[in-house]
Amino acid sequence: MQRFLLIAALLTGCAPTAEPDEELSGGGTTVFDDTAMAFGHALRNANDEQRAAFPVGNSFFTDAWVSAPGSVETRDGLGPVFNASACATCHVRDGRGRPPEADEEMISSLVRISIPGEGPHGEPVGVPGYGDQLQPRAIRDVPPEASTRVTWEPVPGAYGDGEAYELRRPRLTIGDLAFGPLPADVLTSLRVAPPTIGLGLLECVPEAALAALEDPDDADGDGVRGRANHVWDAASSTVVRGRFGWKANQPSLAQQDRGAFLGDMGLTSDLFSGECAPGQDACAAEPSGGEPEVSPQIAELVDTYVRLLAPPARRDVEDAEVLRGRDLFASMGCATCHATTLETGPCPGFEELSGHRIHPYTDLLLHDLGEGLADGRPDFEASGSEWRTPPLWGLGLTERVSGHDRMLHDGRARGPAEAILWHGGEAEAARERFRTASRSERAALLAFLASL
Ligand code: HEC
Ligand code: HEC
Ligand SMILES: [Ca+2]
Ligand SMILES: [Ca+2]
Repeated sequence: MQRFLLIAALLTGCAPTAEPDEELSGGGTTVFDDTAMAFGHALRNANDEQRAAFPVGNSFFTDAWVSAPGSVETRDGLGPVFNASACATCHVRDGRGRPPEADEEMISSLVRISIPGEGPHGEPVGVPGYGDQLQPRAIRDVPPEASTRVTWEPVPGAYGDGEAYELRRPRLTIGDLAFGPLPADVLTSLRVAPPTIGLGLLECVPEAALAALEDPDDADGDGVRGRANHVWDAASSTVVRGRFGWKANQPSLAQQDRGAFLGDMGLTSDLFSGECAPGQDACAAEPSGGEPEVSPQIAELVDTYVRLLAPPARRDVEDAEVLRGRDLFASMGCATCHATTLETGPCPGFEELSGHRIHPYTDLLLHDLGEGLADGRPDFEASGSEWRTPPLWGLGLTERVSGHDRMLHDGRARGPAEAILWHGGEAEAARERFRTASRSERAALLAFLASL
């Protein structure tokens, strides 16, 4: 009988089908590669000049920087304290990082720290002696700030049909503190490196399109709010909309990249200086790798590289189970935050990013996801339990590209099902629809996520 209905549906055209552009996650910029290198391509429509700049930017993103003075002057200045010696150490193959297992060192994730309060521009206040991030590595003769480790605590649960699962929560241990104990009220936030695809497109979505998705007071009564973060833009000395980072605490790729050069690698740029927290004398006594260490030209090449990284096409978009999962993604309320379709606006100086209909599955807004995921560390206007909806394009290639399946801001989830089960707060109703769905509906939703 069921088969008969299915055939009848196919004959009468009632079976769900994919939209004509559904597989093109990045519109006309979309690239077609589902291998481990899927995230490493320039926009399909990149021009010749961009294609020439791309590998050069890539080398400054991927190759290790060295301590000053180095034999290659353009690549020295690492540290004195740092988290990693290359962007790609964390953004592995332009994909995501992961937190350490209990017996490992922290490599592709980092720990932000602050004390309660706000700085003059609304930013988190650094910890005296340490600043706003812990650097567990240093060049020779300089003490690293601390060691950062994670242990894992099991969190049991069950699906609506009784099937048991076990989530796990990270417990951070900070040891070997080189400059005295951290204050008792220190706020910490463990964050993994997110994938770096499609960010140029997201930078180019007009402010008005994002503002239209905001619902700060839940006027439509669906339990989901969504609001912008407003953050300090160092280049213009103004407060603007935040778009990047797990709490949307960075306004632009240019500032995000220079922030990473300084905070993660100890490299000064035209925007940021001060690699050593005040009072770290051995750090301050080390030679500089130039003023600034990353020249404006090299910083711009890295910006261009990141802007050009294209989202990969989806796979299996006509598969019946994927189509069913797509419809469940909408009916369970996932798409309220993980917005399916946005359009990029005019993108001055980067026409190739302009005017695309894209499927990033994000609204770039902050949502309160509840106590379970809270880090308790405010970041500009984002509260301790608010996070930016992360884009889901490329999600299904995570394991292939990054060699693991860790998800969420601190990488606690092992795969998408655990990521969904951690959703609370504004996303609690959506999570409950997933948790209480039948086994076959859950499988269909996960098949859809695997096709992204
Ligand atoms: C030690 C690991 C590490 C290194 C090294 C690193 N990053 Fe990141 N990156 C992160 C983390 C963690 C975040 C999220 C930051 C946050 O939420 O505050 C991030 C965020 C980003 C984002 C924003 C992504 C998004 O979806 O919003 C970009 C772009 C980026 N990094 C580029 C770079 C560049 C360029 C470099 C090298 C100059 C670099 N990163 C070096 C860990 C790293
Ligand atoms: C209220 C807004 C909201 C709703 C509704 C929502 N999400 Fe999310 N989602 C988020 C936010 C915010 C995060 C990041 C949370 C974090 O990192 O701690 C996230 C993270 C994720 C991640 C991990 C992504 C990554 O890169 O690590 C997946 C997968 C995901 N959501 C899928 C879903 C699915 C499937 C549904 C529907 C069942 C759903 N979400 C409903 C806001 C939402
Ligand atoms: Ca520090
Ligand atoms: Ca330096």
